[in-house]
Amino acid sequence: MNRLIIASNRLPIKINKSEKGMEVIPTAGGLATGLKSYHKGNNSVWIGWPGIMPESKKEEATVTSLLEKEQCLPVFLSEDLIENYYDGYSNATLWPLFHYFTEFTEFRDIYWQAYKTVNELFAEAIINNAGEGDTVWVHDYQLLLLPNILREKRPDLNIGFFLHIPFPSYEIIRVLPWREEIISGLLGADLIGFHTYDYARHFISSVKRLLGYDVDFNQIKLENRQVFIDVFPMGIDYDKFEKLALEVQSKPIQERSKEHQDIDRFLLSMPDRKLILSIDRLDYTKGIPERLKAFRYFLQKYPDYREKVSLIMLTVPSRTDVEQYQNLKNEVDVLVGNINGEFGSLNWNPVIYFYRSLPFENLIELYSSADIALLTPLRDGMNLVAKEYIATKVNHKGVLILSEMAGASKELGEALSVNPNNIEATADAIFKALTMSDDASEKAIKAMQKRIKRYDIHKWASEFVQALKKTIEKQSDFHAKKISAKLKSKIADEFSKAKSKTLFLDYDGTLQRFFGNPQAAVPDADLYDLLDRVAEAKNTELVLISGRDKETFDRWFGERNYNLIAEHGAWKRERGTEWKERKPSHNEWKEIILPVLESYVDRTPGSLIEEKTYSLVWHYRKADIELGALRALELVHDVSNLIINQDLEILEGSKVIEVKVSGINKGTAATEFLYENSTDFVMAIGDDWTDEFLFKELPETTYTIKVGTGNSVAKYYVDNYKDVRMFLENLITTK
Ligand code: GDG
Repeated sequence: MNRLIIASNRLPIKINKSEKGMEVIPTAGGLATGLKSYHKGNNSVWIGWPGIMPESKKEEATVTSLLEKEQCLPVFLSEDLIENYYDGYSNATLWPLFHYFTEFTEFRDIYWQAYKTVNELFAEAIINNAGEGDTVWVHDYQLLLLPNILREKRPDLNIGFFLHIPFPSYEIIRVLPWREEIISGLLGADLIGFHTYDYARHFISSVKRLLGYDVDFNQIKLENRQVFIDVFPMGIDYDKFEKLALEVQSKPIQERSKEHQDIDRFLLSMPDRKLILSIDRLDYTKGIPERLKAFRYFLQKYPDYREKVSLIMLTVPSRTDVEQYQNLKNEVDVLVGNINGEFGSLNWNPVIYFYRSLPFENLIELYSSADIALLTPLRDGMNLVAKEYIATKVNHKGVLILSEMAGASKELGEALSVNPNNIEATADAIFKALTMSDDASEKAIKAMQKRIKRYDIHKWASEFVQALKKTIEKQSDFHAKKISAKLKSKIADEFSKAKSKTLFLDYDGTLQRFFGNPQAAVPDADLYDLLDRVAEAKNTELVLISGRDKETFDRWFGERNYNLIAEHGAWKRERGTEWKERKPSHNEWKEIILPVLESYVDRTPGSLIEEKTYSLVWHYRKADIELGALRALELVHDVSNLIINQDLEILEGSKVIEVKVSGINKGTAATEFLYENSTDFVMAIGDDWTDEFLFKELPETTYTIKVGTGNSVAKYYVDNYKDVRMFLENLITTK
């Protein structure tokens, strides 16, 4: 792997402007820590917004050169872009929607335009700095379009993407006016990582439903490549938290910070005093009012704990100029006031409320002093605070109450799990945490510590980078059989020299794209023109060979000078002659199978039956993608039982199941054609399972070409029907 380029909205460093000039301040965020070894060691570069709007070109140059020393590159954004891309599309559209707050989601074209512009600006900065084959790792919801912009402009790059927030269910994502663009934007990546399996599952489901791509386990099959989806639950810098907690605890009381001494005094002022801690940004996703209501209910239901337990709530101001955040702040202020007013006393405040951020050292002190952490987000991608709390419990004393809506709850199974909307259950969980035996809490903490120590931030970053590397190796295996330019000209050369030649071409998916309604796939003028010229090429037999019924083929190509094989080889029409049935048909079986297929149509909206001379076909391309796939499995099972000892077989094509008389397939029909028309150059092109008969049965010297990716016995493959058309054009024009 070559150089690593990291792209995220913000850089891991801040530029502070003061009277003394500009200075660089590193931020100690998890991402920066995790990627440190890649960033510093591998001559990598980090691209992002430096959080400052330079007032002049000179200032811009100063910022750029300061950042360069830290291997960072700025993408400067105007005030207008920040307003519409960052505050707008990122935080007023994607953030609420991806956290299931549809009522707060704003759909504004001006936001979308700015979002596209900024993603383009990031792409430009990356492209200007990326060497051939470099690796780009894109982070988070502000840059969802970036992978595909890069893919289109620089297909040589290896692209990974990680989403730090939840990916919501299809039912949520479908409300977004730009949903297809967003999903396609992400699919530019080779590997897309999520915190949890649920988010990955939701993403895959949206890809299937919105874009119709096939998915094989965690691989999304695009026309010409695959995108891998995987789960990488982000960890923390465990050793750092553990070390600092040990230091904090071993400090003599008089050397402790003022805040720490205050906490000590509070805890020691009365026997049995307990401290419950919560830390989060003041955001509507964090469930802060719900937490306060649960705490109030706890004090009502368990009055013995009054005067004994306080909730210390560190709430970091966030997006303060946005109305929803101001409303939330007011709601929290009122709730805190109410609880303290109702239950407080001269020497006891039930809720100790900080509306500010605290230095990192204080954070560690809070973590290590708190008996319980109460984290109740309504939705949260991961929630690193939960892991940080566990890591600081060096004496193994403490209980974590964690919302089941936080990604972290998947890994922290020993925590007391709550649905934050269930106020009573949350209050009961507080009681349970307070009354838990030391043994039980110690066991739970140790188990969680073991897990998050092993899969820490360094492991997370290296696992992702390794997985990306493997993905790229798999992509190249996948391209092994791709037809090369050199081979194309060799084939064209042989074609022009051969004395007699036969081309077997499938129709749907090979010469024409798929349509929801199969009858809409009428040949276009360009296709007729191309096929006419192929058919007229010297000593050339053009054979269109398809599963289509002969009536459709006759309507489309009856007037043309082509050889036609319809219904998977049941019917043939050599040019200039009439249609012939290759095997006398017997139809009694249809009376048994048809009602079965009809019952599937009834239970699978969007599916339909097509009747052909030798077969019955159940099409489910227009059905719900998952229901269709499920019903297809059931149908194959049901029909297999019915056709035992009958001269019938089942073919599974692309979104079709065909029950047909056996021995009739494209392979036998094509071989028969060759037997009657001896040829020294044979080529067969097809896209689905039914074409595999063709590839298998034609002579070894045949150029067999599959359209699209996937398993095949064909020797080569091309990406799509457009490539087939270009390839044929090249074949007949090469002299
Ligand atoms: C996104 C996703 C996902 C908090 N208050 C103070 C302070 N903090 C630190 C904590 C913790 C971090 O901020 C907050 O953790 P989150 O998990 O909420 O991370 P975000 O980056 O905000 O959010 C989230 C995460 O990405 C990672 O993928 O978990 O779901 O929304 O590290 O310690 N630090 C200091 N003072 C404070 O007052 N110094």
